[in-house]
Amino acid sequence: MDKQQTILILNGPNLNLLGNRETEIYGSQTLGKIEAECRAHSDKLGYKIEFLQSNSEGDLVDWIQEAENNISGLIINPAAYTHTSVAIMDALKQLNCPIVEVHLSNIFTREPFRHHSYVSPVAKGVICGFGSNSYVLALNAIKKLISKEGDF
Ligand code: CA2
Repeated sequence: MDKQQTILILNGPNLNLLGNRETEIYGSQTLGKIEAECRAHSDKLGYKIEFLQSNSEGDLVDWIQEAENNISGLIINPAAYTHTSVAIMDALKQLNCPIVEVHLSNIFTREPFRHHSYVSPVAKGVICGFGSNSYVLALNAIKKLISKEGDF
C-alpha cells in the first residue's frame, strides 16, 4: 500500500446484507454498489481505496492494526460494534492518521442505545444519516484532513 494515496474503508457486521432488507432505514444500495461509488469518487479525488467488510470484531481489529503506517486515512462504519466495541476503539487509538466514522442512518433519531458510540471519541468527525452518500461525504472530508485544507 502506498501511504500517500490509500484510504481504508472498513464496514462492520451485517452490512453485507444491505440492499434487500430494512431498505426503509438503510436504503436500497448493496454494499457492492456503495463500494463502486466510493471507487469512482476516490478516483476523482486521486486516492486509492481498500474496501473491506467483516461480521467479526477480531477481523476489524486486525485490519486496523495491519493498516498502521500504511494508510493516509480511515473511514469506518463499525455498524453494531459502534455501540459496543472497546476493542475497536482501542485499536483505532493507535492509528496516526485521520479517522472518519460513517453511518447510513441517522443514529440519533433511532433507539437510545444507538446514540452512544465508542468510536466517535477517537474519530475526527462523524457523518450519519445520508445513506450511501455518507461515504462520499466522508471521502471529501478525509481528503481535506489528509491535505490539511480548511480550518478543521
Ligand atoms: O446506519 C448505519 O450505518 C449503522 O452503522 C448500521 C448498523 C446499525 O447497527 C448502526 O446502529 C447504524 C446495522 C447494519 C445492519 O445492516 C443491515 C442491512 C440489511 C438488513 C439487516 C441489517
